[in-house]
Amino acid sequence: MALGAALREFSGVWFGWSGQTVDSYTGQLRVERHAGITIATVDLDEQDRNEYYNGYANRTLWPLFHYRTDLTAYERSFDAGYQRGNARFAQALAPLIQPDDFIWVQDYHLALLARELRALGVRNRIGFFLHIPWPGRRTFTTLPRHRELVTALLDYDLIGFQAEDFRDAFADYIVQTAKGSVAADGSVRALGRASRIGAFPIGLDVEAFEAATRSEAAAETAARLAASAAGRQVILGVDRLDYSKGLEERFLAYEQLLADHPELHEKLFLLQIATLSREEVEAYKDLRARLDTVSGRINGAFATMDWVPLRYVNRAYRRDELAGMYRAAALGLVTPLRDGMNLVAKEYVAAQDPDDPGVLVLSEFAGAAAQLRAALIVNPMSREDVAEAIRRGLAMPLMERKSRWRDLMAEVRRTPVEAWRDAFVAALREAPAPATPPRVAVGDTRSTAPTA
Ligand code: GDG
Repeated sequence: MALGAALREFSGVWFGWSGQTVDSYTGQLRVERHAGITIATVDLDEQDRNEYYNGYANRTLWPLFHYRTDLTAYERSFDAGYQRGNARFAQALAPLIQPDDFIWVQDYHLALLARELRALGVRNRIGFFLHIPWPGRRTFTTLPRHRELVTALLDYDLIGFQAEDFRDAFADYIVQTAKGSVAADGSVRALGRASRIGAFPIGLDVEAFEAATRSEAAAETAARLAASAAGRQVILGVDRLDYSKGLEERFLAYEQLLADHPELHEKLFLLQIATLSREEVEAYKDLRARLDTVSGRINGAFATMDWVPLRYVNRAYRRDELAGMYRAAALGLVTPLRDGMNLVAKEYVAAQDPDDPGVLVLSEFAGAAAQLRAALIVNPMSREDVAEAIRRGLAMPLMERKSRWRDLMAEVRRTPVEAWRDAFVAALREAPAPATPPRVAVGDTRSTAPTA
């Protein structure tokens, strides 16, 4: 969604993995047009899927950057897979690059792409945007060869983060560990390289989302949910089924609320949409099993003949249907343990009825908490904190709900996706031009050389 806005504005080419795997890697590009955008994709092989995508990207970097060192795989083969994946993408992409193109690289799967493109002689400006948190220095340095990863990142002309916190954590590494420098304008000098860093909080395509909220499908979904609620207040969670989203902790907080407040029984229910994600990764299977257990326990303990306190749903919904659910919910429960931004929080706000808005309960560890200060901010680790915020939110008088919502909506409108795109592109334009000679550094420890 977010990149769609950038690509339409600049008639860009989207390049990435097709999501398909083949028996042996060919590097063959497939180019299609879709809704006015050129899309170029390449297939990977099974080893890439295991070592690169499910491996280093989703079993090493994702958990580590979300502070889950207990779930982080530090495996040499994944490391090699990540190098190979990035090198393959660079080789497939390089022939498409025109001399005056800007290259915008998205997210943690592609930290080495600039280094690989530079090694192939690409001199264009290249920016990197990280959608997820950048962890604190002592957590990040548990990554073997963390220095190599940061050195490769500094081959980008611009490194963007979702929040100032994450930018500052990166700067802390540069100064304390890499013994480099970070200037007030975000210029970085370290490890023999120069780059620039900045915070660029992502936002919604507000107009498109408001249109979805006004759609017939949204109205129908909202009406259906309200009818099935039969006067009970709806608490809504919408998340990918991911351990960073704090689903288990959320269920336990809700269980605590029901245990402590029998007067609330039958007056509310929690609808949790948890779309399945990364099902090939063991930690996700384990989490799913635990959520099945806790949700079953809650319903077993508290449900009555005609009341199910927790509706736990693993299927995905259309965007306009989700908009309808947000609107019908009296409370949006967004309690990730760590999150780069969290767009669900912003979507929940944008979908509300200005005359009778719901209440947003938001984790202090979501990037969005730096902006959405008028939400009820909670520590997602504390059952008491979350349970109390739910209780307070559901009882909040209309005047306070309206005043908080007005502040929240003003924030959502202040930083729409277009502002994110424009700020990142402007910063990339202003970044100093890339250094000239290709830099395959002496002492470069790559274990996999780019294949010819
Ligand atoms: C990453 C970072 C950062 C969810 N269920 C369905 C569905 N969704 C949509 C939501 C929302 C999006 O998925 C989820 O976005 P989030 O930002 O909440 O979370 P991540 O997926 O973890 O995203 C995160 C984000 O990138 C953006 O930079 O904020 O920190 O982790 O838009 O509405 N959409 C549809 N059906 C569903 O069932 N159609």
